[in-house]
Amino acid sequence: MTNQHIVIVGTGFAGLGMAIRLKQAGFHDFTILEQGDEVGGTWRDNHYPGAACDIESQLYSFSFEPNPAWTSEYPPQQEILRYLIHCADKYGIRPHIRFRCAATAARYEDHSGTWEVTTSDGTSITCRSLIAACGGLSRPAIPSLAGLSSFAGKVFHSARWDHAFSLSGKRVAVIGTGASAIQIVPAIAPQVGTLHLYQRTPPWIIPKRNRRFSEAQRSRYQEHPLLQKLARLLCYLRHELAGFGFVVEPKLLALLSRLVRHYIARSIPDPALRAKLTPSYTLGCKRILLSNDYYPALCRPNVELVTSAIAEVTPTGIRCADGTERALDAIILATGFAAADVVAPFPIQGRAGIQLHDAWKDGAEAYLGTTIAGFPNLFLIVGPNTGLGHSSMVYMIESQIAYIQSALATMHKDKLSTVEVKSDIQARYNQEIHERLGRTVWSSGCSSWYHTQSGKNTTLWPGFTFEFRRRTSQFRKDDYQLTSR
Ligand code: N01
Repeated sequence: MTNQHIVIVGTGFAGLGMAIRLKQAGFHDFTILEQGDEVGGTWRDNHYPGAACDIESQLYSFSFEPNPAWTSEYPPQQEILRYLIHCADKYGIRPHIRFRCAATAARYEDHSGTWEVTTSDGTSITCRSLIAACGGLSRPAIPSLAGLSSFAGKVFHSARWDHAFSLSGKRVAVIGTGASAIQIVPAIAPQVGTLHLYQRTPPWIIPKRNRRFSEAQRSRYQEHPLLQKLARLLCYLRHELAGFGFVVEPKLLALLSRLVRHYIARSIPDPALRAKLTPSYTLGCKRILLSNDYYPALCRPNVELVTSAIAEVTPTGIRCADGTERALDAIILATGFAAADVVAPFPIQGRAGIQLHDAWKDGAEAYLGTTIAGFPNLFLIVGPNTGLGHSSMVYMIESQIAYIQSALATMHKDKLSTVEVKSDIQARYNQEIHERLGRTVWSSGCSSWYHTQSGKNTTLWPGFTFEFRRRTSQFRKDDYQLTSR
């Protein structure tokens, strides 16, 4: 057993960013647990054909590590993964990482005020502070479709793509029409024999202006880093402006939807197909998707959009509620992630034996998405209600990292052994954000992964990102119960 001061779980943007900032602040006594064999989190796991970012690279990167080498505004997955690997190497994070070692449980020890983290390699680590940076999109949601396990062909989730299985000439079903599916469908449509896309709800899709960065532009960013900073700032402001429609005046999004209807009309000549692809809920209620090649792919002769509900999966295919059965060789589940219960993907037991899944039985909640009453010295990154509909999660992650760093520095300076958010502070904060969420476009009546089954929005931040940054800029001791060393 080792006695490390801090344990971080995960090496995506959140875990790596945290580790880099800790090192820069002079904290070197930390271990990172990573279940995979490389860093990168969701950008390591989601390598399906067509995987790319739908937020511009300028903003979808660490503020302290601009990348003049991005090849385009919306970089492909491999480039983002390369960037994260570069960050891990440049800042000397690898020696801290235990690869192929998942956190399997964490228990707070009341008598010592420490966390005992057990791992998949059979060891345990004692630490003073535990930082769960596991991400909201790390656990694939497998739909409970009748007969799925009886299917004799190939089945895999979009986040577990099996590149060894050739789709060439095959009869393939894609289930789901979210952000992953709209990237997968155009990428595989030219290669498969037939593609049947099972849609439950059509997404709102707007065109993607994916400019490539020329050699000259990349050199300019390299030589004049300020230019890239300016590009990032402009990109940030553009997104915050869009945030106005999400969190202040959803009617603006209704106006935008008229323009998008024209785009659909221009893209889909067939009126029957167009009707199936036109959403009936307010634009923005589910995540707005960006694509130039999704609608053209749906117009291909080998692609069929199926809107009848799936009744059951049979050993040879899928049968729909209208009685039609389609014979298939492969089923791709582009059905998203278990995100609304943002719990760390392992059991966490806090003070006095309280289990996190019990504390969160009515839906996950935390203070500033980061700390939880009853769980001293536990910090979450991308915790409850930190997600965004309008901008880059990396910005939110950096806000949380700064907050945790401020907490750890306060603990160090004031010789504190534990900090635990006061339950009334947490309750007041959550009352406020849920009142505000009720006025946003996400409460305009659609179902999405933003909500729990009972309808609580546990994933999204109800404001502008600069407000979250301001509120997380400093750890306020008054909000916490403190114990001294
Ligand atoms: O998942 P989703 P995703 N039967 O939950 C359908 C990020 N991301 O992996 O809408 C039939 O959005 C479901 O239907 P419905 C991004 O934050 C980012 O695509 O619930 N269908 C929906 O169509 C994104 O929001 C990038 O009616 C079923 C789909 O499956 C998040 O990941 C790229 C079903 C799931 O869509 C998740 O996106 C990709 C069932 N039983 C992802 N169950 C970037 O570019 C579910 N569906 C950064």
